[in-house]
Amino acid sequence: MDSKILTASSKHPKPADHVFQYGTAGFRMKASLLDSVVFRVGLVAALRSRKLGGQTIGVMITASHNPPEDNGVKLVDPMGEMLENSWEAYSTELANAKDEDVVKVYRSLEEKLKINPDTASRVIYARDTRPSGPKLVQALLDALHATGTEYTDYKLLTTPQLHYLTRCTNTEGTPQSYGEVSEKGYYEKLGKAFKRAMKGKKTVGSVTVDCANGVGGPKLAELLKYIPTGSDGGVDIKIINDDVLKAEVLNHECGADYVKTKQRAPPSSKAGNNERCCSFDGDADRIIYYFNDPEHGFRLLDGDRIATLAASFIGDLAREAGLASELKVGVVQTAYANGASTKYVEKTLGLPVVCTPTGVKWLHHAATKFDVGVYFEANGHGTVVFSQQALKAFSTKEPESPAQASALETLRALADLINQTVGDALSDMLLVETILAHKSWTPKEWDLTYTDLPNRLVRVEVADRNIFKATNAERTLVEPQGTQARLDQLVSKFKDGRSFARASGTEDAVRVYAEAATRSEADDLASKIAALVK
Ligand code: NG1
Ligand code: ZN
Repeated sequence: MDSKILTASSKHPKPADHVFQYGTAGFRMKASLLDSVVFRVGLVAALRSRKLGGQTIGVMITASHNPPEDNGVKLVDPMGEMLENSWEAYSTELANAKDEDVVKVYRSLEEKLKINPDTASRVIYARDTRPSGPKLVQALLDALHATGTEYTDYKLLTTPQLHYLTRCTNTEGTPQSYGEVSEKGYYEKLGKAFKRAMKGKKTVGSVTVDCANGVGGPKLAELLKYIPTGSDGGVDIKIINDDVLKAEVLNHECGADYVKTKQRAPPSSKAGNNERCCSFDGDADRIIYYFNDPEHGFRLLDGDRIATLAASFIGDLAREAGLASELKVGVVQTAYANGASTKYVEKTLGLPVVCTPTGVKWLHHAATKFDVGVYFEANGHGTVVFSQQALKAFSTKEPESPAQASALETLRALADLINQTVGDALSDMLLVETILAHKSWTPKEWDLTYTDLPNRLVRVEVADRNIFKATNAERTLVEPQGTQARLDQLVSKFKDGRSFARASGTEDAVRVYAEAATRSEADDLASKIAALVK
């Protein structure tokens, strides 16, 4: 195998003087720099699969909401979860090895991790619609061939579809089977669950879906063949920004990131006042909703809103089903969640909230500690996870009334509708549509559940972001010394003030978040903290 790896590696030389890092979203950069990285990630996938006794590992090639000329690669663990933390460092080590040391580092990892090279290794992979995808797939294939890894190429998929298929592959034929191992199986599972969850209801009006001109467009069109739409009740979906043939339009003036950061609808949207809209990102693992309110203008219904909506609906169902005392329902957020949403969950819904560092893997992990764990980042990454105990209760509890039976059936349907492996724009959208249909809500009623505190997020370029070290789920700076005390002092002067600063995990910058009672105070606080860390 050594000579095979060496020969293959020579076709994918590492760019000199480049330091790579497996970050919160895997490796991500200009696609032109990524060839050697993808090859080496293929080697890591083979090692990881062998380490886990030949379980299948997923490899996704995507750069999500980033511009078309970027690309990225990340690994998916057998149950569809993000790669285990310690393996991020092994991936980084192999990605940075000198060309002549690739085999040496590969073997040293094998030895250190006690991996039997004779164990089978298996990988499934897919990519988004970026033009650089096929060439990067070739680099991955070279690594899979060199390591004697079995593989399945799923071609174009959304990131959450690949997570789903990874879990299905590893649970096939077991009592924990997560679904049929095919793209069609994904649509069928979601379609059936949506029909059951909707119970013949229909959402008010239509929803305009902006697919960021990414892979979510064709996949949503396919999903629509499996769900009730228009005249059969269900949901009336209007797709916009679904052009995947012009590479340059991907994420351009559209998509979840554009809408969230610019706080406005994509210019291509023709939705009228009070009409529900949502935007996916380029690989369809993020979703945010919004609408135009004739009185108050653009209204964003972000990840915090989706989390509160889901927690309130599922919390009510658990009570109606007579399971409230048995099942622990909770919400997981990051420090970027609006303070008003946290207060709403704790005070109005009466549910616990846990705060974790940024990055879905932390939220996901914390959510699994609840029986029903709802987690979302404010930017629209998130899902709901159910414990084995919850799933068992949904299917075995004897209903004592028709209302209980109905609540239990809705809970079972939701457990199938929600992609529990990772945040999934398609599945999250159907979840929101289901809840709005049950409540007969327009986006206006949803928006009125609580009032966001005015807030500001600022990106601050600093000489060295690595000097900023935070603790307490990134809400408290321990270094540089004294900075937190000065920050606290500034915050104390603002009514309802809250602010924190942390080094970004994906960009060379420090992010400052601030909220306060009024717009001008939030802006003022953010700029004062930005000046403090600069
Ligand atoms: P960083 O750059 O570490 O703030 C950003 C987002 C995260 C998450 C990651 C990975 C904000 C404030 N941060 O992280 O929520 O989405 O990218 O994708 O939106
Ligand atoms: Zn994404």
